[in-house]
Amino acid sequence: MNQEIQGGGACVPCVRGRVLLVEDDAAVAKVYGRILRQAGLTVHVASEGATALRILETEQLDLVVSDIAIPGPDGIALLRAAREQDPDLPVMLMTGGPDLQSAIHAVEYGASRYFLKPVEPHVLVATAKDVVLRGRDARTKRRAFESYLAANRQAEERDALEITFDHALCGLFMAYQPIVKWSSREVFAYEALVRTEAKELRRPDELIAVAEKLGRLFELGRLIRNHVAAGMTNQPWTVFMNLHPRDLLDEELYDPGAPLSRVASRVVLELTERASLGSVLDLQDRLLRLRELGFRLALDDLGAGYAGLTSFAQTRPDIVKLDMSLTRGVDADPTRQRLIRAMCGLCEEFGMDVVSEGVETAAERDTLARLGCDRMQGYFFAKPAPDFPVAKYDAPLDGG
Ligand code: G
Ligand code: MN
Repeated sequence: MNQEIQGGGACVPCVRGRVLLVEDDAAVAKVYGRILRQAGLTVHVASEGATALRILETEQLDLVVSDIAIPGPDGIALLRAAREQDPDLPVMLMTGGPDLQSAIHAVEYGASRYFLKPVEPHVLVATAKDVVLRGRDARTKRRAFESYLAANRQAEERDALEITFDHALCGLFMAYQPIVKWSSREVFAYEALVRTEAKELRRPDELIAVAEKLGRLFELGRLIRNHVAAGMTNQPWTVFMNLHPRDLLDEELYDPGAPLSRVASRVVLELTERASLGSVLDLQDRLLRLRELGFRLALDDLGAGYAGLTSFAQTRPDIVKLDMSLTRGVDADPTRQRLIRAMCGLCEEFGMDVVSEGVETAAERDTLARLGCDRMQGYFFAKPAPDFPVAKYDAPLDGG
């Protein structure tokens, strides 16, 4: 380490730092200021308490050297202010008239030194450098300790979240909502929607967000697929299910021996742009592998602002699901009516089926049917429920 020999022969490492020197005796301030500057320190001088407090607030300091008896707030007040602002900022106090009370305060508020004036120059410099180094050391240790505590807290929070997520997986079940073919008053398929009994993660989007955060998306995806496969045994339905785009990267999805693959011909995988499909580099290849296993593909939420026409072209789906934002109030909205009519025409040209989601009223239902959208899903027919709920149509077939 770079060393300097000071006046008294003391060997002190070279230290750079910023010092606030508070002294009302101009001659003394001048001498001490010069000594400290010569030692390599940057010195701010104040001759009274109010100025000293302002400098304390505005400057980044490594040390305060203050006379106790100064005009305005005194050296003890300055010490207290320094402590409140920065527990590691060293403060050296000097006094020409030592008294027990100020000495007690100096100890109480953690002064680094309590000097009787006059202070020898070499003692002043050596002590200043020493306490600056100790102050820095204390600051470094405090920061390290604080980041250790923060990391510890984060680890604890993560552990708690893992437990919450484990509970959610234990309580996982699927709710099914019918998708109807209105013209024949028939259920044409069900959409399987993930649910959990764990109250902390009731909302599926929260469940998925936590899985993403914990890096447990594949685990969630696999569990959902196994639930769906299990739910399809002993019943004849075609089942639509949502696939997180990241699930496309899980090799288990393509395993012909996986439970869901065994019933692939009755499964429609719904893809959405909610998390970008663009991040799946070999998307075409993966979609082809799914089709070869017998899965059909649907594009979910078209019109929601997530799935655009790009994903329409990218996925070339067998089925397009129009988002419920297009359905809502469609009976009273000519623009939406034209959009839906055009989409239905386009999909027909491509040989794709269209499902309108979120049908809640008879008026929406009738308008969609008139526009050429015969397949529908929504609370109007049935809410999602665990046991493949029966759809209610509320209008008989002519002659039926
Ligand atoms: O993104 P996706 O289309 O898979 O979302 C389906 C969600 O929409 C489910 O959570 C389901 O409960 C909800 N849902 C289904 N039908 C209706 C409906 O008619 N109205 C409303 N507001 N929500 C619905
Ligand atoms: Mn869906």
